[in-house]
Amino acid sequence: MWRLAPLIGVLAFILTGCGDPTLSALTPKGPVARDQMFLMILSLSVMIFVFVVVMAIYIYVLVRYRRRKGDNKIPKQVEGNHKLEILWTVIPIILLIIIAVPSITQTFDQARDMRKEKDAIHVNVIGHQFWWQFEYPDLGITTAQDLVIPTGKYVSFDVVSADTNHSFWIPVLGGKIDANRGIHNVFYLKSDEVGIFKGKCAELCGASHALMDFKVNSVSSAEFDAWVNKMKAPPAAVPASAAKGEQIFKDNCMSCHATGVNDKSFGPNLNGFASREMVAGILEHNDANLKRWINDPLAEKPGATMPKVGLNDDQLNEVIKYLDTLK
Ligand code: HEC
Ligand SMILES: [Cu+2]
Repeated sequence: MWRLAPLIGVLAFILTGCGDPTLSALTPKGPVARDQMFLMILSLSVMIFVFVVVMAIYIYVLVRYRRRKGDNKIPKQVEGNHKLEILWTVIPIILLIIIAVPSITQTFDQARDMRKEKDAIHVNVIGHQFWWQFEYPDLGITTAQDLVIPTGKYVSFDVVSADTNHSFWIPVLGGKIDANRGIHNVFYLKSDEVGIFKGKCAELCGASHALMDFKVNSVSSAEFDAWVNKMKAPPAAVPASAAKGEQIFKDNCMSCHATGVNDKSFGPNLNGFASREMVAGILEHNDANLKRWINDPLAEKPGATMPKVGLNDDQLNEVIKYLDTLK
């Protein structure tokens, strides 16, 4: 056993590196996640308390009443003890009540349907193999991969899937919710910190399930309004240097990618794409990675539904110049 200690030590050390603070339920950035973490800590404390007390009594009894040398008497046989029976029925009931009261209150509180709440931001989330579509029905905006939300406001989500089962999860803001086809699951979250958080699909959904990432951009109210206005503004005139790329886009990509403010398309709506944090949710956003993605999406995301279009190097560079104008 002791020979394993260094191994366990090294593993523990490596595992401490797994805590990405933007992807951890243990670093809550909003009230829902904080309440849920409180429940985790509460039930864990009760469990540790029970474990320690039971183990202490157990070890005490083992030592105190062990069979001693030369002692061959049968000990006194005890059957039933009212005091003890009541004690060990009542204590667990009290402990369970301590866990149950906040758990039940929170369960009902977090199940509140905020879809009609005027003060909340409403977002329809649609999970696709292997990307996320975000629609803001009140604002008339459709976007993908980057969820932009204002800090300090409740965000009401209506979550569904376009194909197989997914699960929508932003660990720092709260627990996950299933994204199933034909079933609208509703919940709400709130962020009270400005920052960029990571989101994940939490339901095995196919070859690139592990790559079904998205970003949550939690911004100030003023920044959120500016974002909405920018998204809704009529597209700026395409500069002459990107005209060739625009034509390539129209010929090869437009069948799957809308760029209009609220247009739905088979693939992600690319309105505002140039400002997105990532390419396809997984590659850092720069021209080199964009080129890698468009050149061979399946090499980056096995099973993705964007095909290799087969542009040559020159065409790739031109189309990227155009994509960079979609601010
Ligand atoms: C058959 C439909 C289809 C065609 C044609 C297509 N795409 Fe896509 N595209 C998709 C889908 C679906 C995704 C999402 C893939 C994923 O992330 O799983 C996507 C993702 C992207 C993304 C990442 C978007 C984001 O929000 O990160 C970019 C950029 C992109 N496509 C550019 C292009 C360009 C440029 C072309 C033309 C050369 C093109 N696509 C042609 C379907 C298509
Ligand atoms: Cu998924």
